[in-house]
Amino acid sequence: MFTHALLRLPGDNFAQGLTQAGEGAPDPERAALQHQRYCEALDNCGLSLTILPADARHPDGCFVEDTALVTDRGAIVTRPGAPSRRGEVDLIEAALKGLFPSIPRIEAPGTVDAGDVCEADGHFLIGLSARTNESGAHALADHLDALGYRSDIVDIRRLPKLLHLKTGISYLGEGRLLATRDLPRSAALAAYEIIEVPDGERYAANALRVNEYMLVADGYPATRAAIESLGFEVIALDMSEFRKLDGGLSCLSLRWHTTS
Ligand code: CIR
Repeated sequence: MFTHALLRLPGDNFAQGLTQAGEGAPDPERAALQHQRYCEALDNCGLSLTILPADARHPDGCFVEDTALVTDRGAIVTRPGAPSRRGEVDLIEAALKGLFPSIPRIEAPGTVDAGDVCEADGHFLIGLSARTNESGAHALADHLDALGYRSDIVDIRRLPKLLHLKTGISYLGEGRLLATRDLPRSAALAAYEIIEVPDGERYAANALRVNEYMLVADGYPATRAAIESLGFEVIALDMSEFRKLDGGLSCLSLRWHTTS
């Protein structure tokens, strides 16, 4: 159950963000509109939103998910794998400081993009990727252990189509994972029921459960039908501009639960 979300607006510099999608440059104005719809969706799901202004120095700054891991028991600031994104963490740390008493950081030589971290009811799957290295993954596992959480590492380095673990996997709740077909069925996933995303709909594997709703990318009918058949109320959002920068639904917010 989430009560809060932290987001950052995409800026005029959005089209300079990192990409390997090869789908052309995104339109910053369209991205701003799609971001607005995303914020409205989270608001409709009952979350209280903190929306930070655009970061003029970091075109990828709206992908806040990568800069911190926020859990119900505490937050950890990451050290993103892409050097151009390292400076994003300072502003996010400042925004989280008043909310979480002490916030450890991933230190060099470790790197972690929290888009590589999938939480499944207190069990954290940590992807080893081109962005998250072994030193960072182990440091993160130690921080999670200190918070009383279990974690496992899932190696996706042989899957260049997956920028992050959560590019290919989403936790739906109640022991179910939505996943691309090529995601390694490692021992860490053995306890979960896997709902496969068809190869033609790979982008839809990044879906976002927010309380009783599922946010899904618009335009992926088979995945949407599979999620609806599980009984979720689906909110479909146009993600075309974020997709051009390899970003998905989860990337655009940090979400957590608080009783205060
Ligand atoms: C990047 O390459 O870092 C950004 N253009 C996209 C980050 C997407 N974040 C995510 O999947 N968590």
